[in-house]
Amino acid sequence: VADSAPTGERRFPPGFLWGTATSAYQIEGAVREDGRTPSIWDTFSHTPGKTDGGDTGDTATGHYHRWREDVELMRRLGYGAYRFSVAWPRVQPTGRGPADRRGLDFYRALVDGLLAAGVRPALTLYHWDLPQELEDAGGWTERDTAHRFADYAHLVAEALGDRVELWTTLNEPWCSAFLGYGSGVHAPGRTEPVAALRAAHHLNLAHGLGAMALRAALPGGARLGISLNAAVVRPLTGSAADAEAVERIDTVATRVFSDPVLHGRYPERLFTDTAHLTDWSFVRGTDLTTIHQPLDTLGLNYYNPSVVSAGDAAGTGPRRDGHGASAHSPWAGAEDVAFHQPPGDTTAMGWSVDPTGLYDLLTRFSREAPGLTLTVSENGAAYEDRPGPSGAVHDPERIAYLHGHLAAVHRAIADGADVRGYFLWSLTDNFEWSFGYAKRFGLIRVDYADGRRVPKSSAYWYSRLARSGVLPEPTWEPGPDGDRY
Ligand code: PNW
Repeated sequence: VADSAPTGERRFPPGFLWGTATSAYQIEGAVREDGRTPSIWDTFSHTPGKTDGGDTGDTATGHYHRWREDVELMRRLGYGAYRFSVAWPRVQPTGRGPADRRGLDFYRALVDGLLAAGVRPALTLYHWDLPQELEDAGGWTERDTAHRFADYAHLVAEALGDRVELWTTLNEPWCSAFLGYGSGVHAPGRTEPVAALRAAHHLNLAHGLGAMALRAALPGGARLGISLNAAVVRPLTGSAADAEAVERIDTVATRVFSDPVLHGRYPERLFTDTAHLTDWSFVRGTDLTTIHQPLDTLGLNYYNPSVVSAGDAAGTGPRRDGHGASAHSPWAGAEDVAFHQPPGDTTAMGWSVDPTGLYDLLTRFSREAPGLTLTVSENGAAYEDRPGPSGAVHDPERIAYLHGHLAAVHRAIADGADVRGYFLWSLTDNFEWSFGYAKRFGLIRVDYADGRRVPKSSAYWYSRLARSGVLPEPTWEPGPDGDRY
């Protein structure tokens, strides 16, 4: 991969996967259909004050009924892969026991539709929608939930193992543990630092047990991974205290997951940094061996870097870490770290635009886990898209964001990172968790009044990349008749 061929052309390796990504609760709707029971996100979004505008996933983009249209759009746009998640409460409504056939049938039909459209399916088992019944029994603070996850993984693998090649156990366990049980801005909305640490361990255990269950049930060719939102953390100044602040955040944001998953151990400083909270006696004998399963790829989700310094207790005053408004810190064990807004452009989320963070992340894990392939399992941006008079959406900011980040991926590959695919968040606008529908990450606009889909300019730009494997210039102007496939 030549970084600067004379033409400046950036060509990606042959076979590179060009995908888009979504998750069940953010798109499906149909929350009471075909035996599906409430997940923690149904409960949370229906609790007053938890989401902007009181938005819920009740209808979302209507994907459960319109999935054929979404698959057809991917086919026409030439996107080669699609990362979606399975809703646990559709497949196993109580979180235990036998599968509900209707739930599995939905995903079977979706996967068959994707394959028929020439789109390779990448399945995520857990993108945050824990069956409420399991939360009522303690959720991720309880060890049993990890075993329940392994059973669920087994059911899905038995049903879809013959036709899905890429399997992800968990999406962003950091969000599940620390936003769900620490700062409470995500479901189930608990605000107990010890619960967050217990949840982190049990999610790791779920990954390990789930990976074992998948290996046992999947055919040889299937590939298996986990998606981490490993943090890119930079110090505000060159001081030793700020360097220490970086280490503290890196420990509870990233290494609490990546160390056990990749190396079978917790970082020593995790125990010392959190000693005022817990003695970690919930970690049992062989847990770390269980968590340390061989993987085929490491999924990395990247949006923006953080800038930190020693000082102000996080959780008091306005929060600047971009994780939503809460009086409670998600940073168990790193409460004395301050977050700063980096200079420069931001997206509609207020997240700073900095492609070098993605380069740093890929090269870090390429060095840390040589031999393991990497996948960018999410990257993308929300912007204030404004449809023109014809309804078309021209979104040059999103194209610029994508171009910058894909150039960074290309540079990481040129520098030796074994990156095998890129999944753009997101295929369509969708329910952006506590921010509701106001934040739009889609390549395809969704009109929530009638469910209509309209590909934005960025969708056509990404289409060119997916078809050619060559990064197009970020300049894209709709033709005289508007954008076209
Ligand atoms: C990820 N944070 O979520 C998720 O995997 C997606 O479901 C989501 O829509 C996407 O990124 C965009 O936000 C995150 O607070 C949610 O740092 C919150 C944070 C990060 C990622």
